[in-house]
Amino acid sequence: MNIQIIYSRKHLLHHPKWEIFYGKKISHSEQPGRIESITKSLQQIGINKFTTPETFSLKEIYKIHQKNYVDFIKNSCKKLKNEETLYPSFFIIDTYTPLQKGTFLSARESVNCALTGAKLLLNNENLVYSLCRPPGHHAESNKMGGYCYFNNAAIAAQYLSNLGKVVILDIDFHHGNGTQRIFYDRKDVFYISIHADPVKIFPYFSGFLDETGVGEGKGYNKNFPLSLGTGEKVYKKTLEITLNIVKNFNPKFIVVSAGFDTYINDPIGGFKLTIPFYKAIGKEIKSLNIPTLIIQEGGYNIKDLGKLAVSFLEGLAT
Ligand code: SP5
Ligand code: ZN
Repeated sequence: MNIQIIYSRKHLLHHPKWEIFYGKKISHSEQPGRIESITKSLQQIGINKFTTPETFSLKEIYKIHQKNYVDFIKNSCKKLKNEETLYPSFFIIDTYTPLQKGTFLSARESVNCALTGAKLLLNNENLVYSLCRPPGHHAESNKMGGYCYFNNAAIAAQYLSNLGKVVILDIDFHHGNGTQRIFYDRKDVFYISIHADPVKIFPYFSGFLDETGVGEGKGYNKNFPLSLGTGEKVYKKTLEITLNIVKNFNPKFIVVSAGFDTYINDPIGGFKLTIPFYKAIGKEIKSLNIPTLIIQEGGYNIKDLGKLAVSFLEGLAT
């Protein structure tokens, strides 16, 4: 399989215990085992060589996030003791996204994974998979949320956009409110998302059909909210519509915000996609024949996550 995988062990420094859901502490879905499930399955199909990310300047993060927001995360984490957790009351959109001592380092390394992948595309690589954790697409310029701290896909897309137009195709179950907002007034980075209807599902306030961009960016943001219970037939049709939009836009690069929480057995999702269907999604994206950076977003069925990723890559790379 002709694909580069970017992986760092530093994601292990972030291991949130609880999220607060309707006033109750429940166990946190976004666990280190997610990425370990993927690396294990990759090894089982003979992919043993993972690239360790290089360290990029914080300036790359400041291009997308406000410095006072980045400083807030950095300083809050530094003050925390080993097993302490902070649920911030500002710079945040929900009660699901706690800080721990290792969160800053982990989130920064997640950005490094994304940027290392982007740099490889600039060096003529065609397909790279960055095993980003924590995820990123809910993070706004000055807000964390939805388990996300820094917007990995947005930072990578910004980096790539110096060389040409970029499409961010977001196939996570949830709408990427952060990515949408960051590029809402731009026409050189087109955000397209297929996700669960925000009337029912997080992030609730963003991801509706009529959000199409503003100013220069008008027409360069497209949302495809789908009902809970959506199955493969409707999903495939929707994907084909989005890929036609991509073709017409003719970008130099595609960044895929890849969440596997659209899986039928995902513990927090609500679509009905099966393991082999991810191969079909991969094939469709591959048929565009455009250099592609895959950024890991959500997906919470730890047992099957590796199988989902492998199925997706089989479609993309073979
Ligand atoms: C990156 C990503 O996929 N973030 C998703 C954040 C959505 N969190 C919503 C909170 C869901 C609470 N879990 C309820 C579990 C009930 N068993
Ligand atoms: Zn998600």
